[in-house]
Amino acid sequence: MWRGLSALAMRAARAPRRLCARRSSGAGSWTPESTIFALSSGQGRCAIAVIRTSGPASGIALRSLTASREPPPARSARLYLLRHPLSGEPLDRALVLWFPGPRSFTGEDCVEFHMHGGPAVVSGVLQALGSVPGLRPAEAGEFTRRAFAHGKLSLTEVEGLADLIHAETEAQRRQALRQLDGELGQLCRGWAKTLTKALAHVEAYIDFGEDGSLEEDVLEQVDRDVRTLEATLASHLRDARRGQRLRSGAHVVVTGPPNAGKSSLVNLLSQKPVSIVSPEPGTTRDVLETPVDLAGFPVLLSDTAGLREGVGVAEQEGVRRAHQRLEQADIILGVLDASDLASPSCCSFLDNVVAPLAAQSPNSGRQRFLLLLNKSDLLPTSPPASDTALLGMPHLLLSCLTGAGLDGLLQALKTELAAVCGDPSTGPPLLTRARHQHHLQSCLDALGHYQATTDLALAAEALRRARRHLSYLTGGGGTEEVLDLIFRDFCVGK
Ligand SMILES: Nc1nc2c(ncn2[C@@H]2O[C@H](COP(=O)(O)OP(=O)(O)OP(=O)(O)O)[C@@H](O)[C@H]2O)c(=O)[nH]1
Ligand SMILES: [Mg+2]
Repeated sequence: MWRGLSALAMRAARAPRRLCARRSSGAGSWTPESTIFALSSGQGRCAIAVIRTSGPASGIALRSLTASREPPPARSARLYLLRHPLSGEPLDRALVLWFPGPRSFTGEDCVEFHMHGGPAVVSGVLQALGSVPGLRPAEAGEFTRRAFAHGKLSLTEVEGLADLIHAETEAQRRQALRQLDGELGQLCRGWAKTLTKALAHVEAYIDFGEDGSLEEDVLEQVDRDVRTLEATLASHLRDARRGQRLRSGAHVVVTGPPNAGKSSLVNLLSQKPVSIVSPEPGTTRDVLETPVDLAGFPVLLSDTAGLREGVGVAEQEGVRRAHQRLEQADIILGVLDASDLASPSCCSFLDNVVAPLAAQSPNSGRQRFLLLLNKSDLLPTSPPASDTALLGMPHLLLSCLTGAGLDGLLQALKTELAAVCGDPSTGPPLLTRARHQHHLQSCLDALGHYQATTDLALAAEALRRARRHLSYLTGGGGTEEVLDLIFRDFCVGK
């Protein structure tokens, strides 16, 4: 390669650097001199509570409460009697950890007090810290914001941490942990590197293309690299819905004719009495929604009105809402009464709902569908319907009354959920937020402009824009409003 190219690569690589002393409003209304403290463990009575401090006066706080001249050895626990610095009153015996910056969570000097979790002990230590000059209570998310400002975490890692704190299911935890480990950031940095190289080559061509000192196919190689990158980004964008579902829950909607046992199924899956169950057809009218952990995946489970025509005004409205909710479903659970497959409402459901779903090409995959034949306990011994009656749809036999078939249903649901949410243990890291999707799409748009132009200066500018969006994704040059939004997800003490 032409010898000046590496210098240009370095020039192009001068991406907007992460600020080391970012300041802002909200959780970031701090000055580097301020030292913050907060209860970092949960509120309420508990065996052990953790209070921590961060900032330059952490060492003073430690000395004031422990009356010791020297801090304990860094990053190892020591038992101290904590006293109020003004009154000298004993507060508790506590394990104290000293994390001198920059090798701490925030990058600043930090102290952790692990003490007994009684409310009086906690409030006594918080008051004692408040009396130390230079210390003030932390705002929500301020510890993490300081970690970000000191380059300890990228923005995608911060988001991973917020998700980890809020994770309610196993899949959410796995996904958040991978993001916290920086996998998404690494992926973006890899893409940005490709763009940096492409930009360096285009700039080299602009500067020196005429004098023949460059390899001949330098621009063709850039085109090939950009095209490959476009394909990769497009495939990640296609998967973006999956990451978001994993974060906020997949929509699973239960539908079917009246009295098929839809509400019974919702109650069984959620293990609580979400909906009224009665032998009267048309019991459920509104859409009833409940969050559920299904096979480790977060799910928003909806019960809906039985689909039929010619009923009263209220039920008609319920049926309209049921259809509306079906449109939004990621997975549809169609429930039929196995002992009543020849009824008009059942036939109409098979014709109007099941048939169109069965006709969908397997690859169009907009909505996944499982057909359930409930009330299997009412059947003679062998399954009731031929596949012809069920339009050749695979189906599962179930009894909400006895629980027979539930394991099979959960297994099938797990497969469907892994398909719509993505499996967080394997494959590339997913885009979990609309923000990620926005920047990736903008990057792709910029690459589209690169492809469309024949002007080299404009092509270089398009590459620069594309790279800038990747850097926004991991937090480089992010605006304060975006940061405020992200840090708002945190509680005080994190
Ligand atoms: N034998 C038997 N009865 C069931 C089973 N599942 C539900 N049922 C009964 O079927 C009736 C209707 O159940 P629901 O769960 O209310 O049915 P639904 O589909 O929600 O009915 P609508 O809300 O009116 O559309 C109730 O009497 C249930 O106890 C089952 O597996 N076996
Ligand atoms: Mg119901």
